[in-house]
Amino acid sequence: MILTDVMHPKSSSSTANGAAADSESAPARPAGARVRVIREGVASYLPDIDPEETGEWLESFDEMLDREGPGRARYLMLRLLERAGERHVAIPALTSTDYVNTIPTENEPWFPGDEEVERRYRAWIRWNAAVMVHRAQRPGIGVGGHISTYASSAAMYEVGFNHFFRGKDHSGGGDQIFIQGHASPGVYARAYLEGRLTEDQLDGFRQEYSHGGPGRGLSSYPHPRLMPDFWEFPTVSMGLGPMNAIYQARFNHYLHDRGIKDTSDQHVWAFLGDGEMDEPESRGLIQVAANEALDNLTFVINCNLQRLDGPVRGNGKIIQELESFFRGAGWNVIKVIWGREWDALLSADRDGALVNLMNSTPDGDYQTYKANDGAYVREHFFGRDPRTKELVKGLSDQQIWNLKRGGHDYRKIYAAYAAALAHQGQPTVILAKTIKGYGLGKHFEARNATHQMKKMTLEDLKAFRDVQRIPITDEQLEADPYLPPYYHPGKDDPAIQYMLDRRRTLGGFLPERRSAAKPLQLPGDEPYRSVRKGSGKQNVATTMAFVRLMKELLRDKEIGKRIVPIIPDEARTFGMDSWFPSLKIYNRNGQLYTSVDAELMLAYKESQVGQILHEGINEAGSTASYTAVGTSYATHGEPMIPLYIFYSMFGFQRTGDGLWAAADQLARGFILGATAGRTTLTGEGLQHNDGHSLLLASTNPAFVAYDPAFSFEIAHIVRDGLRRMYGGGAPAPDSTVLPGTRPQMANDTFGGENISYYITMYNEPYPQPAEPDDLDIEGLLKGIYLYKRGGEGEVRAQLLVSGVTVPDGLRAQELLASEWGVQADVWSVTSFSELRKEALAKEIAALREPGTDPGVPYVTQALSRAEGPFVAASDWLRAVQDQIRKWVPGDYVTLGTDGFGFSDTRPAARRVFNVDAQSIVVAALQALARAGKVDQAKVAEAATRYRIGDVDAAEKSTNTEDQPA
Ligand SMILES: Cc1ncc(C[n+]2csc(CCOP(=O)(O)OP(=O)(O)O)c2C)c(N)n1
Ligand SMILES: [Mg+2]
Repeated sequence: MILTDVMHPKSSSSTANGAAADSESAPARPAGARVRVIREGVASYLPDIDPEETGEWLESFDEMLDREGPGRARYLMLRLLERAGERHVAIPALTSTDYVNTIPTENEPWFPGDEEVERRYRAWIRWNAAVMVHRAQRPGIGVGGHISTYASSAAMYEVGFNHFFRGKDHSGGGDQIFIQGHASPGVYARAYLEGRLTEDQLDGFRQEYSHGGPGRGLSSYPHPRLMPDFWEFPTVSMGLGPMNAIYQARFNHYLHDRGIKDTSDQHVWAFLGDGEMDEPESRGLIQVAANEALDNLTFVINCNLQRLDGPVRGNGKIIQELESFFRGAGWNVIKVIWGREWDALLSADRDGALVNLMNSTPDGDYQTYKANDGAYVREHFFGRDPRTKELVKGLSDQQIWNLKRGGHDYRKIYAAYAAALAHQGQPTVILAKTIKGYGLGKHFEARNATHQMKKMTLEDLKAFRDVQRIPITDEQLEADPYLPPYYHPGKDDPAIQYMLDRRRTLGGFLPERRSAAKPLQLPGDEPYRSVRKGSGKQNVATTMAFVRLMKELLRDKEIGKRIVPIIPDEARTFGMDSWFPSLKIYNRNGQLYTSVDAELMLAYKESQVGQILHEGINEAGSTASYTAVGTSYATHGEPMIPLYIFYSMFGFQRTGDGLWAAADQLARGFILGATAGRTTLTGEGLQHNDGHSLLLASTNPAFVAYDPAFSFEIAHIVRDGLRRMYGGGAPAPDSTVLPGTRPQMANDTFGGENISYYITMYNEPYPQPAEPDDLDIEGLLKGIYLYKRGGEGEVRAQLLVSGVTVPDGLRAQELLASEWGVQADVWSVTSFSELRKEALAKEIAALREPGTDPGVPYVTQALSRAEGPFVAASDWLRAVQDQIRKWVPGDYVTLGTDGFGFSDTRPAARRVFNVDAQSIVVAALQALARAGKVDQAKVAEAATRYRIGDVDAAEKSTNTEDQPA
């Protein structure tokens, strides 16, 4: 027996010497010599302690190879590797396996459902999904949709819905399902059969506002914001689903480990496209799931080998590539490539010829086979090797055509899902091979154009109806080819009853979104007291003031434990390292090493019950983390308060799309753009200096952006943010859409507003003043208030400054008074964008109801009693200040930091951009001169005196206190 010879080479008749004489064999090496073992490019150096024995093994191998051929040799090698693994011999893992199913047929579990019944209504869902999209193309509507994506993944969803995905009423709390965006038609079609959606609603697909009144139409893709009772997770921007699913699964553990909620019986499923896996975001964080051992997470990648334009990997094999990639990262990989029809062929494939063909056929060819027929497959696939040709000799062309792909085989999928759930210690990815446009007939299946095809010809419809066995007649289809009928057998139909029963057993319908938490009991004045007092003479940056405030809030009994700091490796920059030992950094594995700074007060402390989510240098993952934490009030019914603090430049600019999805998902929380400003980050330069994130933030309608100057401003902003987001109350009307059209949730006990706060914070230290006694809190929160009135005088100007520029405004106020006889009032503009929003809301209201008086915009009201001109300056580009131009009652001049940042001292940078105190003075004098209130000559005199065109004339920096990273 060859196997015996290999396993027990010493009993073999061949000798080590013989092997050594063979030029094909490795020569014997002296004891202790190192053998270079290379497999899959992994090299290790091992000493050979028994060269004689090694020789015998090699000789046995050679002999077997000569006698039995490479197929057998390959088998034995793999079998040996398998045995080594079984016996716990540590060897580097192979990252790829043959192009066959990972789960052998004999290991497939018993299928508990009634496959025939499930097949029946799966066909109805397929039909209704396609018909819904087709009908959305009717004349006068023509809003499109996708048919082929769901057609390829129907079986994968249905196995899940019928047997795995648990609804919100399940005792474990239910699963979280990320549905591939373009598969939404299938999900609607199922909801229709379930009685959750009406036929009329299906006809409102993609007509979210115009069809049948607000909230009756169906959103194109999974958009919780547009269908807040239905969709939970937005996915359609490719690559965000994978990241968000990973961080959702990690957050589930976090909640559990911190004792906030038992999530041990909740699973996260993410359905993804194979084309989608080319997004860096799709693959870029899979190591997080492996490192965190997220066995509560399963990716199901629908490998239909196609994306929008054509094949994903025409020349290669996407399934094999993804297998290596995921396994290399530490995932459990389950390939579901072939349907049960192949089982017999594979077991008859004694010499591995079929597997060899499977291994060596590129995806582009697999796609072409499925766009042809059985005869084509016989000739071009099986015909490539006489042994495989022989293998299918007894099969008709039709039988060959019926050899299905694994992703369409119910039982294979069931087996994969069951294995994924049973697997411990690793996340699982299921790579399921399918056909894009499956079941839709020749014009759709595996065609390059299939993704974009939105309607079917009459012939397509008839053929599709036949294949799916839908009881609809030719006459019905011919009656109006734009409106083929939906099919629903009525809720008493046994198949529908079965379907509903499955969902009842599994804990209710899915997808479903709830917002059933109770509003939080928010703290009173106490935590805010100290930051409102200011810092006296001490120089304190607003970032520090914020950290200080948080320290107080973290002590609060009710909300303290719900605050979740999310930090992408900048805690030290922002002075949050003091939180490490007290709050600790969450790590599922705790801390398995001795921290180098263990002896220090501020030791780096990881813990299984840590409160901080320290995400490493990973803004994309932090954004996903923010999304999971900020939607916990809905997803888990446990309101959590994310504080995601980042380098402001690497927030909206880098991960704007993730934040957009967070907004879609109705995330709430605080995002803190630290080290903000174009000129404050001395020494960092062009890539770091942020003068525009406030503008970017203003493009996201869910974000309320503030640019506070002082710690007491921060106190009021944070307090109001907590009230609006976590304190209950009615949602504010959405002025961006027609009144009354905003979709509302049927059951929303949590209340409050679906917004996030973006607060910019600086690292420039200056004394934080105490809160003025007569502080205009309303103005502060609305976006502008008078901070410091100028003295009495004839000639007046208004300085509108924000954030770190407020101290410059105050200095300009002094200079104007002392050197030019001009009295200036200084306004702190906490939010140009909020002022703009409010004014726009009034304008749009006036447009919609001509003749009614919507009132004067707040900013106009606030400034109406002030005597212009108005000069606005900030550390942000002018477009930020220009947001309110239209409503400023008088001459309005803006100064800003347009252009790339650079590294220099702060005074130098401010001079270069002309946003320093002296530049503000000159701008004010110039505006006054225009109004005839100041002599033109004074303007030139001031410009000359301050040399505002000369960077060398800028003040010298006195700052030595802060060092950004
Ligand atoms: C970030 C992003 N880029 C582009 C698109 C446009 N788009 C939508 S679907 C699609 C192809 C999807 O292919 P695949 O992921 O393989 O899914 P399939 O439909 O084949 O299941 C593309 C390019 C998108 N939705 N998101
Ligand atoms: Mg695809």
